[in-house]
Amino acid sequence: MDKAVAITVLVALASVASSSGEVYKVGDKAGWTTLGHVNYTAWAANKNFKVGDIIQFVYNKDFHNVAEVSMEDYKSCNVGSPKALYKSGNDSITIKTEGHYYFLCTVPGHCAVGQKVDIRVGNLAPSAAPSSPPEAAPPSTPPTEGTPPTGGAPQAQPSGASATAESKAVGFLLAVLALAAAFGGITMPR
Ligand SMILES: [Cu+2]
Repeated sequence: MDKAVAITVLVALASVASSSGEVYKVGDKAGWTTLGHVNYTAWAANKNFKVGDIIQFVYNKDFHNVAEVSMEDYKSCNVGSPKALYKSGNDSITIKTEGHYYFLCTVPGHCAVGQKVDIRVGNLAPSAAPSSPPEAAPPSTPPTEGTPPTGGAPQAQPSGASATAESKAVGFLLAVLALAAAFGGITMPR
């Protein structure tokens, strides 16, 4: 049951998160280039890519391009059979499904020196959770740890009940005193 609830929460969070896709500019300020030997593997490693996110390649179209390739072509830097080729210099690719998106530059030598990136979408929940969705983590924890707080609640109730009992007792005493005073049982100083 708890797992089912947790999964439902996660799915709900995922759908909410995917509806508001983020834009990731590959290489950040450096963009898509061979200059400075940007480590695109490191760039992608700490990102929590989700369906609906947009992968943006910004580069000088006179020197580079973006090809989506298979895993094999990615690994071997084979530029001969891309699934898709982008060359506008500012290409935004929307992630539609989970899985790997392999991109490289087909200009000779560029992939070999590291102008390639593996966008991993999904299957990253555990490692990605701490970094990207700080707002998503808190909502998921209360349901899971819902039992401990409920166990703690009974402890709070007795103290609240005793406080109510005390105030009732005080009220009762005051009422007795007031009645006693009214009927002259207690001599009031004059
Ligand atoms: Cu290039």
